[in-house]
Amino acid sequence: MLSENLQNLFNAQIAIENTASYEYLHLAIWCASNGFDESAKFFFKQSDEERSHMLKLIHYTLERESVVKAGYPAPSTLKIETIFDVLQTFYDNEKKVTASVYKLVDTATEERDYNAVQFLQWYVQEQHEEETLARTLIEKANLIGREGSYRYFIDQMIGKSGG
Ligand code: OFO
Repeated sequence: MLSENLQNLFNAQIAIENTASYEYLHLAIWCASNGFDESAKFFFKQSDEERSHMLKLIHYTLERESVVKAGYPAPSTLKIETIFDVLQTFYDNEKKVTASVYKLVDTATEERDYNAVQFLQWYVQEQHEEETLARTLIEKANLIGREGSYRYFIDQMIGKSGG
């Protein structure tokens, strides 16, 4: 069984992934409604991926005979006006997820719960990949700029990144 402290942190992380899934759905809908069809596909996929992370955490918490409290994400307060806002939201969110993953790893290590430490390794790697992806998308979008047909080229670039 996970310690009470770790149970709380795993539950907080489950809520964070649920919120990320919900917010990326919001980004996908914004993209689809504003002519960024390739970007919409990317964020629908990201939303599914965050949901799969949430499920992975739920299953692990249950396997450790611990309590899972189902939480609902708060209504989105995202203010998205441009595709640059979309990408910045993605990056900021991934940085937040990474910080909370590190807290989980720190706590599991302090408690010498090596089972949890081992389980969490995929998550550290995943966050490295996601942060790198989000940062790279921002850099490329900035290179494309904000003039002429930039909306088309940024949309294509996001779509090709695969997610
Ligand atoms: Fe699941 O938060 Fe990133 O990928």
